[in-house]
Amino acid sequence: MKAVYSPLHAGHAGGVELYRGALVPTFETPERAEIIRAALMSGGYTLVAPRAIPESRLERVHEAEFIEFLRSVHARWVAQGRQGHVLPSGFPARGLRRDRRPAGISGSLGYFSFDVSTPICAGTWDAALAAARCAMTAAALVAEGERAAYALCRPPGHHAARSTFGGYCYLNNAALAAQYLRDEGHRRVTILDVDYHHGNGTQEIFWERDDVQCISLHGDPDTEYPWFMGYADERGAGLGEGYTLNLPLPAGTGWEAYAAALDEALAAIRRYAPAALVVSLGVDTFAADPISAFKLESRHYPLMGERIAALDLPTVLVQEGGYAVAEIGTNVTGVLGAFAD
Ligand code: SP5
Ligand code: ZN
Repeated sequence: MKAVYSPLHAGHAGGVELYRGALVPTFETPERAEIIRAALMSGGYTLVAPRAIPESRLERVHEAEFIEFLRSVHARWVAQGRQGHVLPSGFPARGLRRDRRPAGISGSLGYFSFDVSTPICAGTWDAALAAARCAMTAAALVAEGERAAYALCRPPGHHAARSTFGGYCYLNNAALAAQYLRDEGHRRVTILDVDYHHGNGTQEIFWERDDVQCISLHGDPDTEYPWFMGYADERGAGLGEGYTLNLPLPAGTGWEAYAAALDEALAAIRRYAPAALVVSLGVDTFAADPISAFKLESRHYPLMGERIAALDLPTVLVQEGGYAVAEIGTNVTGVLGAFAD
């Protein structure tokens, strides 16, 4: 199986996030991708570079003004003499206006983001663009007839909405892959999100559409990030009503309960009968993950892979989260093994 990788991810590094009242180094690090890359190389995967897909293709999913903001915000920050990584400090919450974007940098940052875990440094845009190209390249490979392809995306993407970044995510790699498959003629596409956190960005992007089914298994947002989306009563709207499925699970969920929920998701996918599948592959469901609370073990990832592969659909696997760095390569290739040639 081909795995799409770009070294540009490494330029996105060194940021801090607000975690339980303290600024700490982000859990999302370059080491994550390098450990996955090493596991792919020793596992016999073929690493390929992303194609130079035109940046205009990002506008299939994201607003042009948002893209331009992400591209230029670090330079603006530096030009104003500010130090360190770009981080927002205030948001248009309930009771405040959200219908206009303030001209200044801090107001614009709050307008376009939703948390303080998602820093922007000099290399962030190039890394995010490369990750988006990795995802779209994997989609292109599948559109050209590969049974499956893996995109080693870093930064991840599933929290990024049409015009909002957050949750370590800037551009929604999985949404871009799904839209790419749609644009290449696959009539219906499913996105199955197995990251520990709800894929709020993906859900928002396809909320009113019936041509992309969005299914997410995740920690119950009543206690888990991103807190304000991912509840079971969210099912899509308008044309998209019934095409979003959320399966929130309690802290402490182990393989048995997880597998039952996964089977429910797979049954919904079979009913939808898509032409292709995109998997938002986060492995932060792992028991030792430092910011998550499920109890999956490394031996469960091959089982997860087998169940998903049994759908027998052309499949793009897109890297999302996973912060137990030592085991991240084993857990990711554990899932991928079920798709290998
Ligand atoms: C792509 C991805 O996995 N993004 C996750 C971003 C999570 N950032 C905030 C984490 C807050 C964790 N709260 C601790 C709860 C412990 N059970
Ligand atoms: Zn996650």
